Amino acid sequence: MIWNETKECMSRDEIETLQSARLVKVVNKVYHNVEYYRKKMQEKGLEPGDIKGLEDLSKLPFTTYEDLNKAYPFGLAAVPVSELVRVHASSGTTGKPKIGVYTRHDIDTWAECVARCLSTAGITRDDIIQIGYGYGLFTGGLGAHYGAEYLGALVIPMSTGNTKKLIDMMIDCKATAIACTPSYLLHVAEDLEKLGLIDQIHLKTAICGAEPWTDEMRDQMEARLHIKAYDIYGLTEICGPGVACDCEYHRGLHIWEDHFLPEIINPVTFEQQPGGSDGELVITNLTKEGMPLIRYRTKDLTSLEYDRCECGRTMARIQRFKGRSDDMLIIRGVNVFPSQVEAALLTVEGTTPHYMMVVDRVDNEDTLEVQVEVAENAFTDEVKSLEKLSAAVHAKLKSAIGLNAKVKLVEPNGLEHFDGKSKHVTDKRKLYKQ
Ligand code: DLL
Repeated sequence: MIWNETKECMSRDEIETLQSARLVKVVNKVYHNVEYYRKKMQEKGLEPGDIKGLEDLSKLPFTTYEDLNKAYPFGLAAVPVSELVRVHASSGTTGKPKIGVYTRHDIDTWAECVARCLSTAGITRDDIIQIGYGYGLFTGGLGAHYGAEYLGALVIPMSTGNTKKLIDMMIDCKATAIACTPSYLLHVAEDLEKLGLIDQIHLKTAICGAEPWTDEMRDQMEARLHIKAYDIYGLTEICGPGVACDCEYHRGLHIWEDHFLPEIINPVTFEQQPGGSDGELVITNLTKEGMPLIRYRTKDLTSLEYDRCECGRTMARIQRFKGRSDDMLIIRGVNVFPSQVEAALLTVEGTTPHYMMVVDRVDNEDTLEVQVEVAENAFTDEVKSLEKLSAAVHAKLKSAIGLNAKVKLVEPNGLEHFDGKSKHVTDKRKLYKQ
């Protein structure tokens, strides 16, 4: 089923005409309402009249995380706070969280985009859907929740953290769909198998995202749970989940181009790349009122395909992600930057700035071990003192990145020291297909 056929199946000409008109409108809006953007445009000698349509897109400045950080929290808002109804956030590098703000209308548009994704995955108002993304500042829970309600499905707002309850409710309520991270779904599959409950579930569809995953993971979850699994993409700054989703043909994720204008750029030269070429995904919000971003550099590496999909949709398709152009890791669905770990370690007396993050996936669950060298003056063979130090590091990390990391204290000079650019991450998960 196609949720919004007039939009999802427009001809390329129609899409581009609509995008041009919306681009002109949003550029005018930010120029007149957001001092930060006005200055950025003025620095490039640009006035809103210079942007007449898509052909002028490359003249516009990019927006980056650093811009969000400088303008934190509401400096990029294009409407007064009185018109805003919601804030979401996810972690940034060393600075402040990445923030998105929404007007009432934005919440509706977002819900419509998520509803489109769910119906692209074959979910309808007859489905009973468990939302297993976290509710709160993270966009996953509330984003999927509002979208599923918009579609008219029956929503079970599980959030994260209680798999036993999720399984009980899945069976008791005969849930037919689930929205959660792919690694969590595999974890749920494992628990269901251990409990011998696989044949008691009624699940047909999963809509997974918020972290990279592979076709092999899809095959595994489909075979183990007897379901169809779909990929959903989004990011807090642009709106959250619902930017793009794949259909039954799995030829890439349809991006809702009437709301999100995608480009691929070379992350080194910043030049626009033609369809089919690899590079960094850049997105312009065409319809957001609260905080429309112009040419936002997502740091996600991929390519775009523009030919009509067998499902009938004409919207461009984001291909499997190949990595990121920054060092952000996604561990158990949480965005983590090595710089956050480093900053936390620096606050613990008795440790040094020499550390290594080892990320792995064991029984379908991400694990994080932080190895850190103990300072010469704190090194001792007294077990109690080392345990105390380890607990202090664990607590700091937990409050900085929100994850329980395994802490491994290493003797002074026990880790490799680098002359050039130091390496702080060993990721054994092989999440991206190169
Ligand atoms: O992860 C929003 C979301 C929630 C998407 C639920 C899908 C489902 P952030 O926390 O801001 O927002 O993280 C955004 O996560 O730039 C990608 O690097 C990564 N990401 C999100 N979805 C996918 C996906 C949410 N399907 C960052 N495949 C993005 C690969 C993904 N990476």
